[in-house]
Amino acid sequence: NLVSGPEHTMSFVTMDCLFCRIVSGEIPATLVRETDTTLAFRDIMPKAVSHILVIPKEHYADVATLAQADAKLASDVLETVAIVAEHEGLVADGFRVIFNTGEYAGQEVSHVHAHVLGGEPLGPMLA
Ligand code: DGP
Repeated sequence: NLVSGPEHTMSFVTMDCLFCRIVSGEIPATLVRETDTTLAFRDIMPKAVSHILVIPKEHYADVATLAQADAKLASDVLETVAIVAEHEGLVADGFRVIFNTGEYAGQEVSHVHAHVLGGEPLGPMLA
């Protein structure tokens, strides 16, 4: 299947990818924000009062791969993180952004996603 985007960034992805299926609308999600290149939606198993996932629409396995392949898109993801945090009212008290990357970090979905966590004290580290 083909995920649409600017022609030069079109990429083939397997629809085995859960988050590609959310991007395509095949699987529903509670959307918080959508831009041309990114999507933000609520985590299905929230670990904080506010727990939002921010992804690029285009498929990249993890943040390291994305950052090296497309710095602009990585920055789009961070911009959406910032705007979502602001809209959720997380900025004044603070919030946490986590990119689990690979097996040791327990990354379960191989489509890069920022966890944005806040709305309450989060305790030391980890989502
Ligand atoms: P990670 O372990 O970093 O790969 O986090 C994956 C997150 O994705 C985890 O917090 C739960 C969330 N998640 C898994 N399946 C779904 C889903 O179908 N919808 C939504 N909204 N979130 C999901």
